[in-house]
Amino acid sequence: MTELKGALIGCGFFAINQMHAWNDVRGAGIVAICDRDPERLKIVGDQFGIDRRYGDAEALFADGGFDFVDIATTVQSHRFLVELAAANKVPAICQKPFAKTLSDAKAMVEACRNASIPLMVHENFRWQTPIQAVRKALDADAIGTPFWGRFSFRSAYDVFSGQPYLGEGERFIIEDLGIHTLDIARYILGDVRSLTARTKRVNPAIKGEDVATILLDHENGATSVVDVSYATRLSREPFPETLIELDGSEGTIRLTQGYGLEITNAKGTTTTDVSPKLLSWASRPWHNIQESVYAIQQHWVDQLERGAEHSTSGADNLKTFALVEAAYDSAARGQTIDVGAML
Ligand code: NAD
Ligand code: 89V
Repeated sequence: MTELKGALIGCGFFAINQMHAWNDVRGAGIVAICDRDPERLKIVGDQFGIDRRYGDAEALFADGGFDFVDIATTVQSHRFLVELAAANKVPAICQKPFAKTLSDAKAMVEACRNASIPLMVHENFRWQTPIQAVRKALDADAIGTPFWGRFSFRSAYDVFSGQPYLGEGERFIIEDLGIHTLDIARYILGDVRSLTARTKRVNPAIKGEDVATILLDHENGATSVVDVSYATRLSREPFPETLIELDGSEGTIRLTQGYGLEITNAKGTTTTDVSPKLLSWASRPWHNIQESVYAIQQHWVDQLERGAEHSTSGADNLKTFALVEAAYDSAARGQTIDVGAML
């Protein structure tokens, strides 16, 4: 099989995971990197042995010589870089949050559609081993038709030391973390008709909200709660686990702290360990996220080979991104938001 050549733009905190994962992915490798910060460019270039280094994305595209681009910058540059990829007809992966606004996100999807290039959002949480295990249990009809769910991420982990920008924006937990949890809710219980949200800021040292509680009405009639917090001190810190509760017509599923999957139905209760693998370059507690980075990047290559749509394509991610915007809108206005009308 021919190895696809990739270029990575944005050599910051999280890109290290993406670079490690590209080394492991079958069928692709990174041949060029770009960062406007020369120090980051040197650190990542030296660590991963990449000689083609650029301080400017336009110069990178002008030189070409790669089959796809992996955009790992923060959100401010996503629209510009995705549209640059589209202008150069280069398939693109873009980190979450996909865009600053839903209208930007729609324009980015449209630009890639017009250029006939695949676009995938690096929305990796649905690729975590425990989340995949819940999906598989539902697909195997373990609990019949789910009618209620809870998707919960509550923690006091210091995310600000690795990602200081998270404390500086007007928006924090829904845009950064809740976006993953909302995507999991969609992946497990389907698309959302309407949404009601409440937010709070507990940590006085940051600008945005660090607690959100969101009620979702799914199109299939199920109801779920997405609750996220970075202000929750617990006896055992669960970061970065998403805990899930699902009630169905024939039973229940509980994804519990410590990666236990408990399924109860007419046959009784089974408990399975669905822990993520600790990849050679990974470290606890991040290994759950790190394994999902590898999984989504392998999915990128596999679907390109098949010529098939990606699970978290740009078009798919519009439906997750709309939930983020709807949540902020609902919290600001104290009203339920019609999500379908936004798309
Ligand atoms: P970071 O600030 O550490 O790194 C971003 C890098 O991009 C910086 O080195 C910066 O110089 C560079 N950059 C920015 N604009 C550029 C441009 N126009 N051209 C070239 N280089 C540019 O940020 P980070 O913490 O690595 O986060 C990056 C993205 O990854 C964010 O969108 C964040 O939300 C996301 N993220 C995702 C996950 C996940 O699990 N999916 C986890 C953490 C962060
Ligand atoms: O996945 C993320 O986007 C990260 C973290 C899990 C730390 O919130 O910012």
